[in-house]
Amino acid sequence: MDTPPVVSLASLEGLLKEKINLLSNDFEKKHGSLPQFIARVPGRVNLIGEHIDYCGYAVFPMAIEQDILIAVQTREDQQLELSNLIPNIYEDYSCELDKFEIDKGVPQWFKYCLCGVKGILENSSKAKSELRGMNARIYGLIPPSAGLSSSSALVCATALAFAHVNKLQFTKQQLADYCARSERYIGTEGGGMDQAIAMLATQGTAKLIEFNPLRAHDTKLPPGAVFVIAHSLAEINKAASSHFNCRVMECRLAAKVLAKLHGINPDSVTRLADVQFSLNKTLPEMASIAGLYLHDDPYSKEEVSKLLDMTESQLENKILSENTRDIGFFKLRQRALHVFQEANRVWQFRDICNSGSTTALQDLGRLMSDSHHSCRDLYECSHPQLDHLVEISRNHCLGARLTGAGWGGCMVALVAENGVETFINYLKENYYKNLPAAVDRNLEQVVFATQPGSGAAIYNL
Ligand code: ADP
Ligand code: NG1
Ligand code: MG
Repeated sequence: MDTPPVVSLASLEGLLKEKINLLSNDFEKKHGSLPQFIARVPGRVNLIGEHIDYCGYAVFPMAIEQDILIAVQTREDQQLELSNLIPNIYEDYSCELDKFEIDKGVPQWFKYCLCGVKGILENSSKAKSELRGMNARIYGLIPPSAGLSSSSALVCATALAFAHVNKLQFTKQQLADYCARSERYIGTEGGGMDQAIAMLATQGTAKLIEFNPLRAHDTKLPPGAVFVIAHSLAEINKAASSHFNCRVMECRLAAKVLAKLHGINPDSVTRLADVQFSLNKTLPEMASIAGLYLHDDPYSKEEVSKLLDMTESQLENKILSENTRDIGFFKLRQRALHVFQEANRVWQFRDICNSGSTTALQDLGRLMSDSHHSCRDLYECSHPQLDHLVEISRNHCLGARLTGAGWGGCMVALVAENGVETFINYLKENYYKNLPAAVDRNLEQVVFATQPGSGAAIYNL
């Protein structure tokens, strides 16, 4: 059974060992004894394939070194005691296993932990009464709300910790699937990329991840390729606004409308990939179809309802999510075009990685820049600061794009190995130096080079 590895701390060295020691000592101060184990889950950077996982399309992420660590001690009772190494931002929280609810109000930090616990509770082979609680202290070094998936790392790490406390064994795929579903309790209708790479990542390779069923394919990056991450320092919590879900719904509506216009029952379709599958067309053909059949002007709720033979109230209650019911207009053509073209770029990216071509770095860079322009113009999920960062990077790297959901957060840039230091210094001088949000920030945590890291694991003390 391919379960997350359980590793002895004695075999560790370097930065991870230092972080674990720091957290263990801090845990001891709080709880009076050392933790039994540490659960670790990395953040991720998505290299290409943005906002297409929830449409059923393959994505191309890799795990990063920055992670969420949770120090854990099993309790005799059913209490969950959650605390954080940064208590002034993230206040302590406690509840009983069978008594918590995750409402879709303010997405406080502990709700992400509860999502993880709930994912395991829903899939446990043991009765709830047999399960035990835990003391869990969190130490997170993934810049939050920056598109590097701190939310899913927190959900996955808590799920992994809670499963381990209760001696419940799940495969990496099962954990990724349970966590992808349970993170939706926070309110965002994500597609599963973040939880998949968190669980399935392996050191040294990026992964092409396909969904339904979940599959991860190792893909070696061309020699000399380094990805630099730079935070625009505009932050956005995805569950605190309706931006993210609005895009998910626009894609869902585009899928249903395209289906209807082709004589397919819209009820049988939720994702744009379902329509492609039914029509048996290539991705470029699907982009042409979207361009031809959908109009540029936003669709009103009234128009969409009529097209789908339903009332507006049926549309609100049967198709839209809680926080998108009040949205009046939907851009279907632009969103569908982005999705089909971006999905195609993912396969092109994979082919270039496998080609051994001498122009591989330049070709990958071009795809990344195209992806950014599509996110900015067709998907409208960028942010002026992020666009500025990408724009000033253009002539100093091989290609750059926003990564993660967007509306702020990080850029990922492809840089040749021998140019990394120069590029990072260039950004420090030309982006961060005069940025008020960068004052008092440790720039090493804001702009850094990264290599494909490993996935979720348990470290026994
Ligand atoms: P992203 O996944 O892109 O980082 P999200 O908006 O999805 O951004 O999730 C960010 C939220 O995750 C934060 O607002 C916070 O509630 C939670 N979070 C992230 N890191 C930590 C941490 N170290 N400790 C507690 N909560 C965290
Ligand atoms: P971030 O930026 O990490 O919150 C979100 C979604 C992904 C994916 C990307 C966009 C969640 C948990 N994550 O990521 O599934 O859709 O945006 O490509 O919803
Ligand atoms: Mg997130």
